[in-house]
Amino acid sequence: MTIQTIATTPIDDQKPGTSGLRKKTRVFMQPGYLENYVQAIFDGIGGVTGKTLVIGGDGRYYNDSAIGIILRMAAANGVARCIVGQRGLLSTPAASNLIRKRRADGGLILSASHNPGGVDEDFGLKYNGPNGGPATEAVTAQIYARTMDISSYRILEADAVQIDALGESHLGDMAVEIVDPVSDYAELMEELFDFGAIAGLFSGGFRMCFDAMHAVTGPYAREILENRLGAPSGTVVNGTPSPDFGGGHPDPNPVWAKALMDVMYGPDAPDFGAASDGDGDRNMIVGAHCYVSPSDSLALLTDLAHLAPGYSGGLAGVARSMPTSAAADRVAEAKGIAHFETPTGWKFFGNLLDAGKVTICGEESAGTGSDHVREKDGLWAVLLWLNILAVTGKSVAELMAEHWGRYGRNYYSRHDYEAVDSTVANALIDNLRARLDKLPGQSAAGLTISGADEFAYDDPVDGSTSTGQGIRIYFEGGGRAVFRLSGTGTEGATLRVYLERIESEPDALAQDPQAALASVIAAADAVAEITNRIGRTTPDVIT
Ligand code: VG1
Ligand code: CO
Repeated sequence: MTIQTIATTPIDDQKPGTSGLRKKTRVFMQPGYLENYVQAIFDGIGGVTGKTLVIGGDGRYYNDSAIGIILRMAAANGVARCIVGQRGLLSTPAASNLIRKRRADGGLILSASHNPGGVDEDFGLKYNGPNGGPATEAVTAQIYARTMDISSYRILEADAVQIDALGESHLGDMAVEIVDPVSDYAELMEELFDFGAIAGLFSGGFRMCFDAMHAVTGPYAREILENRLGAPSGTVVNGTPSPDFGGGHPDPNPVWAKALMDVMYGPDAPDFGAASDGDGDRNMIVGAHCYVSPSDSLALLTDLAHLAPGYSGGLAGVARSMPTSAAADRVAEAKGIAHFETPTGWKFFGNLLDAGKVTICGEESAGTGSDHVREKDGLWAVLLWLNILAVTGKSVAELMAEHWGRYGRNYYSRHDYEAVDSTVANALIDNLRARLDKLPGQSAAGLTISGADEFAYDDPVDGSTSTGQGIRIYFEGGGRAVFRLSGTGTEGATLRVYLERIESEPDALAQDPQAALASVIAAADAVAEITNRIGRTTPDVIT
């Protein structure tokens, strides 16, 4: 077997500051394209000689071919051992767990998360570091720098190594270890949660519907919910990973998981519903006739996590991304624990978790997780909810009503405008930024603006600063609108508008969020000139 060194040239495709690369699958399939980025990662992290890497993906189209290329490149670059999920599958949280458990030097996760899959859809690749979490901003910057001055990549000329059967083989001098993608993760869940109590729920007739959305969590959910916890077979639906996720978007929100929402709001609704995304790191929680917004879910879990054995000692603190509602902050304040506000993206939680400053983290985009791994973890959130339901004996709707009664309610919604012309989207943000100083005191659709700024984050652990993390507009009366552009889309720009209003009047706690937010929605449109600039009157996705 010979090692080939193949000339290549810089490709300016990775957005600086974002973890990993997401592109159309056909872009990744161009000769040498994936190879170019993999070599940039290997070089950007300071070489991989003698290292151990964990490799797996969400099973989307091109997953196994890409793993074949990555393995031949890892061997050519001197990697000592690759630990690969059987058939190329590993959910993002399971990969994070394996990196930590096996003390690997890092991992490569093949996923474009919630983006659709297929030859004409999206593919992605991200690097996670030795703590099991997304590459830090500093490492991401090194990888980006390498994409701009790369001149060659190394690959072993060899037949594809089989990844379908468990066991160990060799590729050149490198060991290739194929592991069960589920068992280590399921073991970790058994350590954190009271499986006996949850099994008791199911044996008592509690009914659940888990929609795996044809993505990677199917095998995990079947093993944990149906095999280990005794939920009836059929509790997990769409549980076989498919290369195009059954033609849908594996994005667990009321829009893309509408089939589950219909079941949960139907006449014979089960007690509990949940869904997760392409790579298994996000979750949607819905009770019978009761959707729980991710921001509220984070607040409730912060309040009641101590009911599960893994968190019985209480929480060190909680962190949320800036656009996430402040509901969790109020729980933290009431409990006297620390709370932190970080930029969007899980990588910012890593330092806080590593330093022991927080135990639980979450984002409005349906990512929730804890210090058990260094990624958000969809099934973890589902199991923590189940543990709380089992211990309290209450329904989701009862728990939420009690929560809002105690802490008040942060009405919350995100409006996404997708595939917007990038020039138009950037101009909208630039225009807001240029007016920030003048906005306070002005009126927008009847609301008075009380403050405006652009979020920047000083990491309390490593001292680094991240700027340009979203424009915030505050309104008198407790409303807030946040504007930022997505870093994960693959077509044009996606404008995300995050809307929030706090309510503590008991009579007003059970409104529809869109109605409760109407004044903030109108003010956000007026201040940012969304309709005028984008030429659309309604968002593409409302969550
Ligand atoms: C989105 C979400 C963000 C999340 C990120 C990655 O980013 O808003 O909260 O961390 O996806 O999640 P953006 O830049 O498009 O808003 V995942 O499940 O795609 O790994
Ligand atoms: Co994801």
